[in-house]
Formats: sequence, C-alpha cells, structure tokens
Amino acid sequence: MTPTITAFERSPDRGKGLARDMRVRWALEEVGQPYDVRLLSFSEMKESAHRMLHPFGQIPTYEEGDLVLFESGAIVFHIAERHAGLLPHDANATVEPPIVDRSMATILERDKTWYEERLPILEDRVRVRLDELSSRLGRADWLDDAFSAGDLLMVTVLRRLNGSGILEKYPNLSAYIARGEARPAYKRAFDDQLAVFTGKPPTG
Ligand code: GTB
Repeated sequence: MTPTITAFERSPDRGKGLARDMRVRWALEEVGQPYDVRLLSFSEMKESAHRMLHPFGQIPTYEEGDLVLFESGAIVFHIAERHAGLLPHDANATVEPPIVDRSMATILERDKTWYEERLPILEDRVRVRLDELSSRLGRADWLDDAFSAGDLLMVTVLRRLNGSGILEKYPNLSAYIARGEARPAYKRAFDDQLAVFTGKPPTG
C-alpha cells in the first residue's frame, strides 16, 4: 500500500528542506518506498479534517491504510522498523531542542529589545550539545557502524544551523552533514520538496 504524507503547500523555507516532511521523504527514499504527498495550506492544516490526523494541526502526517501517524520521529522509526537498513542503535532528541529554540528566536524574537542578549545564551546551549556530538562522532562517518535513521534525523536537525556560523567550528559535523546530503535518497527527497516550492518538476 502506498503511504501518503502531508507537507506544506508553501514552505516558509522556500524549499530548503528544513521543514519536517524532509526527514520523512528522505527515509522513504532510503528504503525505496514510493509515496504520495498531500500538500496543505496553513489554513487547511488547522481544519478539523486534518486535525483528525494531527491534533496540533501540523505537518508531516503519515497515512497507510488504517494507520495514521504524526510526529516525524515516530514516522521515521515506523519506516525503519518495516524496512531493512535504517534501524539505529542511538537516538538524537537531546540535540534538537536547543537548535529549535535558537531557530524560533531568530524567526520570532528578532525585534525584541532583549534579542541581542538572549541569542548568545541560546547559541551557547547549542554549542554544548554540538561539542558533545562532535566528540561522540569523532572521525566516524555515521553515529552507528552504518548509516541509520538516527543519522537521517540528526542531519535534518543540524541543517537548521546552516547560515548561523556555528557549524563552521565543527569540521567533523560539517562533513557529516555533507555526507548525508550526498546520499542519492537525500537528493531525491530534497528535489521533490523543492519542486513543491518552485512549481518545477525535479530534473534528476
Ligand atoms: N514534533 C513534530 C514533528 O516532529 O513532526 C513537529 C511538527 C512541526 O513542527 N511541524 C511544523 C508545522 O506544521 C512544520 S516543520 N508548522 C505549522 C504550524 O504549527 O502551524 C517545522 C519547520 C517549519 C518551517 C521551517 N522553515 O521554514 O525553516 C523549519 C521547520
């Protein structure tokens, strides 16, 4: 059965692969599972039809027959459980919260009087986790022996720091992100979500 996922009809990132449907698309591409995408406007996400699938009125969701899932991490692990090659031995929920806090502040709090004071505090919290992650990764290619769903999630989390100037101090993490982005499945997923924004079909 072909699963259907939901994604932004018009993503605020203009197709840079930062919205969380990207990690679901990437996981499906990794395992070679074809899928359909239902695009939603911001107002459609808040309608009761979509809230039946996602109580918070957000994307992504995942429908497969009677099964309905929300939470991108849960969706990726559902895919990983049913297909070979993605099940990790490590997870990553510790690194994402400070990165999201920083990202939300740069989007929503830039005009506040205390923004300039708060940003370095948030960035220090990000650096604490990046220091730990960088040590944990060391010279390895992936967090586990082979590429897994844990890497897929971690790379999508770290990409939210692009343009922040923070990643440049972590050459092994920058190389890790580049390795993830170089995977053919990543490229297919990225091109598909970018095509939603540009309206042009993927070229590859
Ligand atoms: N915990 C949930 C999950 O992991 O699935 C969080 C889902 C979530 O945050 N969804 C966001 C959403 O639907 C889109 S991904 N927001 C609309 C709303 O709440 O009304 C978060 C996101 C959005 C945009 C960017 N961007 O443009 O850079 C990056 C990340």
